[in-house]
Amino acid sequence: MRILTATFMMLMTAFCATAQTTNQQDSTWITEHYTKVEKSIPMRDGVKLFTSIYIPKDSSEKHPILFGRTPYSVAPYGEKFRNFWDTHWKYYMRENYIVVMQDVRGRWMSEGEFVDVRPFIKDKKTNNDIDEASDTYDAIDWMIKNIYGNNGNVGVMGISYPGFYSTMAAASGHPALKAVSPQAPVTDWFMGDDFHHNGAFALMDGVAFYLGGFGYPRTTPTTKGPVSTFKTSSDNYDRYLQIGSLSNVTKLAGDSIKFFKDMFAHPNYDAWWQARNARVSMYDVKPAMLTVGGLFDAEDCYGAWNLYKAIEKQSPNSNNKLVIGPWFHGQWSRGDGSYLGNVKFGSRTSEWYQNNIEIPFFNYYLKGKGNDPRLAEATIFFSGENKWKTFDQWPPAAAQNQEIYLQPDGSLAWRKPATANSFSEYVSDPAHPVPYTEDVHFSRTREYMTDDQRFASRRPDVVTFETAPLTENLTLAGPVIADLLVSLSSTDADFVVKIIDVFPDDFKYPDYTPQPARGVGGSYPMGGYQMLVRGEIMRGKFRNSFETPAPFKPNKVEKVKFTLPDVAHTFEKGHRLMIQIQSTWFPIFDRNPQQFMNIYEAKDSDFKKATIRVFHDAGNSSGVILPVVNN
Ligand code: PG9
Repeated sequence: MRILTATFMMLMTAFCATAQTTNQQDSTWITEHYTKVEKSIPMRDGVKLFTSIYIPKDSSEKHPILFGRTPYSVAPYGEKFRNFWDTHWKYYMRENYIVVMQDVRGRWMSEGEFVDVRPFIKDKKTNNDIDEASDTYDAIDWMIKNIYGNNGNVGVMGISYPGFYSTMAAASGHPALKAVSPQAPVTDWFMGDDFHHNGAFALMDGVAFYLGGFGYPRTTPTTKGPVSTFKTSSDNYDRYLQIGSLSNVTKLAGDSIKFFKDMFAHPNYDAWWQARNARVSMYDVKPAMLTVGGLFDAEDCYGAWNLYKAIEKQSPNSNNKLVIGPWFHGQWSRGDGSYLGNVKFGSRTSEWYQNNIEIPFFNYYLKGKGNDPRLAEATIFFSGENKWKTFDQWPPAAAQNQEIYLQPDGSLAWRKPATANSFSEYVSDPAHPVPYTEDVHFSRTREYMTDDQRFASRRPDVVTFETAPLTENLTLAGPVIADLLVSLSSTDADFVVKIIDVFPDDFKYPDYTPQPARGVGGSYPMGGYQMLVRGEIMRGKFRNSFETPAPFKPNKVEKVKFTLPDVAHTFEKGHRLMIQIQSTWFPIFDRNPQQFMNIYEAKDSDFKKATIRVFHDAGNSSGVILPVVNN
């Protein structure tokens, strides 16, 4: 093993050295071939937005503009170049695109007041009716008229929060805006992105993000970010358990975090939240759209799938394409995309996407060069079989919803159970919530989205059902719907449903090599691996309506039905399909006090144990509705 370690370390050193050389070559080339200009561009209401403009020295032809808007700073300010060479923006600079980055209104060096996920104003009446769409329109208008050597075509691209600004750009209506790629776009922070999933608060991400710095007020344009006093690097499970209820989080934040106060003042999906749903802007979309997301994106998986679907529904005549790969948040823009955690995907999916999808997309619509990439409506990577597939619609027409039912013996079957009065019961204890991952760690991992769930199967407050080894492949393509019949001993609870691929006991990756450390599919025991394919939480009180929560009647059987983000996965022959159900998923989500109340006002003393029953009998047949595609 010592020899192996030495060889491995030598290989890693060589790999890192090569990567560094490539980066150095790219950064040298970019800085030699580009000029950087900084401008404060006036918006229609007079507010000026700080904008960094990178112009190619090549004057052999006019060049398109690729534009990004961010709340995370366009730094570095001054003559130093942004590190484009670390991401896929470098490919556009190699093709002499004009690259423009802008601090959005109220952030960093831009003037004005920042508003989180600023609501879109559909009927703007005066120059003071501004939103992120109008700011984009005004910025594009200024660029086309003032940046030397542009060819009059503009594209916008952005990941995550910059993805939200890309969506708003698409709603700007500027005629020069020809192509937009919202990637892992922040779309709806109450329904499924970042801060809430089905009304449950994403505790760890929400607190770490806003108290980690983003939420502090900025009084005047500055190049200096806020100094956070919130300590995130600790055993996260224990740290957030110690913090306790959300009312304690508010005390931690004090009055400094405006968005926390706003969020906590709107515990239900009211008009305030509905105005912050980016999808409301997606009518009569004109630019070519390329929405990109990751199957295993822990932040905005919801946003990618559901922005694409909203454009399809609301702008039926738009040129709207979807690409979903086996990626964590933003992995398509860096790294090779060949694995996540212990799970391998068999090819360098990020590079394939960049070379075959994104770069041809922008080149065609902005440079008027190259062949029409003739992208499929949907280009989707199926984990499990590890294959890219294309579709002329998503979800595919071939996907048929089939309900698989929980059985009294812990199995799953495509028929309802015949038994009378059968249920599984567990005690959900907020003082000992189900962890979202087995590891002790400092900050939320990315790998939990495909992690082994055997640690959860062993807990008494997680109920598990699984099929026998499959006799043929089972391919799922589209949203999954949890369809539970439950009763509680209390008046509220959350429900987490996890779809899991159980690998055969003798499973090994073909190129299995024992690795000195816990490597990709290396030293980790992959035999019997319980791969999380999709997990989602539902805050029970919203089961009938997200606008109007309702208490459960203790011990009365009630339906809890909710949609999990789309999946694209093949359970291969010999694997098993497993479903796990639990009522806490900590600390990625806050604990439910398990009493019907405004959870943001809950005190530590309000958190109570609850006995949960999940019914699986002839009269009350819980199941999961799966989008099955016959292979
Ligand atoms: N999705 C990320 C995020 C946005 C806003 C708040 C918290 C997280 C992001 O990467 O932008």
